[in-house]
Amino acid sequence: MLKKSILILVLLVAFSNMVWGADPIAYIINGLAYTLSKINLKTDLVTTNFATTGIVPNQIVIRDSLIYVVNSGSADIHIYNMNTDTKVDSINIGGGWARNPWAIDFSDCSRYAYVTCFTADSLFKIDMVTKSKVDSFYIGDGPAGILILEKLNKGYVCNTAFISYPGNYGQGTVTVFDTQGDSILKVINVGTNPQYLDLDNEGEIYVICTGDYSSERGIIYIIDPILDMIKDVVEIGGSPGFKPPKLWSRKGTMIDSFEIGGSPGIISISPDNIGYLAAGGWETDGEVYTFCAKADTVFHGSLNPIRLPGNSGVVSVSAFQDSTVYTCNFQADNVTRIDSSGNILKTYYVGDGPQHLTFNYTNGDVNGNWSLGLDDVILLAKYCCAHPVKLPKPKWRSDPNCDCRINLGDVIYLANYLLKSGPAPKHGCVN
Ligand SMILES: [Ca+2]
Ligand SMILES: [Ca+2]
Ligand SMILES: [Ca+2]
Repeated sequence: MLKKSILILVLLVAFSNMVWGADPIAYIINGLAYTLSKINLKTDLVTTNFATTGIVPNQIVIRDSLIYVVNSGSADIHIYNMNTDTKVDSINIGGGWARNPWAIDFSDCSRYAYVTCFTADSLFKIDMVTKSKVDSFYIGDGPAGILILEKLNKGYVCNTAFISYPGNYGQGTVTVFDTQGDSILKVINVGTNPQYLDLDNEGEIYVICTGDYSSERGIIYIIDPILDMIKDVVEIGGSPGFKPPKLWSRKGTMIDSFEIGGSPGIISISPDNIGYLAAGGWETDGEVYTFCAKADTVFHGSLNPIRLPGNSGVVSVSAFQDSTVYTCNFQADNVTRIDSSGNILKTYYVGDGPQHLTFNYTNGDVNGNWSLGLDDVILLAKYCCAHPVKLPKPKWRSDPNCDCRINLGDVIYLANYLLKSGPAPKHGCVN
């Protein structure tokens, strides 16, 4: 009965002949030019400086076919339409450098957004329908990176505890907050200067503690978001790839931390569960660190970084769905595409001071081919009927009804959309 109804849906879709398509594109913010550039990843065509950002753009995010740019200096969020490459709206955070908005993430199926305000120690909550502030509350000292896990109704914020005078760091923490009540659930102590975080394939959160850029080196803390606890501390010193016995462990704690060295920044964990860290390299060769997010061992740390000859100043890394990684090389003004061994597959000149980039993944594009069609419905139906198929990452594309589960409801939802009778696929909340 179940299979029969799916077959009927599939046939209806097949005859509907409605397919949407685009090319895969990487969108880049240029931190010195205050502009947007883009790379067509199919044709390798680069379009530089096609639009302007606010002052000191820090982060770029694509959500529901819109581009969001968080501008730290002008303290606003610019919103761009990807079809026209033009700015369509803007959200004023206000306060300029006194707020210094840093990063954004979304909750409740894109209904709300939270923005960390670095110098105001606060989280700014925005209603994305009215584009206006609904709340602002203390979250921690010097908040930077944010990650919201919609399925758990929880958000995680890295608090750098940066003290502007005399310019040092207090106790770094991660604040866990409740996205339904906007209350702080827990504050977890981590290493010095936690700035960025990402989720791995096992559902663990990796927090990058950059250190103080002098004596304290980069350490990664791992948090179990179910228990909100840190695992045993494991120090691996400056010997990447070598994991000595645990120095200490505490009963009831769940996760790990390990030292990777240097002063790493942005993290991105690839679909094959390798963690990549932007590690600067400001003289001639850009540097990237990597680690295995399953075994928690370092492949390339401060002693043996991946070197990108001539591509100095790696300030961000973004893992693509095929597990290659795009780096923004701030000083060299280009973007490189690398594999896990560090081989440079492509280099693109993009403009002055590339800071961060993201990809135009599309809601409901289950098979990740940048079009919506029958094949997406079929793949989803196979997956839901327990056929041994793999869904490409990021997996939120396979949760078009955004209920944080992938099941028959999504098959029906997507089929209904393709028949034009149903609502558009949403940005799902399956990680
Ligand atoms: Ca892991
Ligand atoms: Ca597709
Ligand atoms: Ca779903």
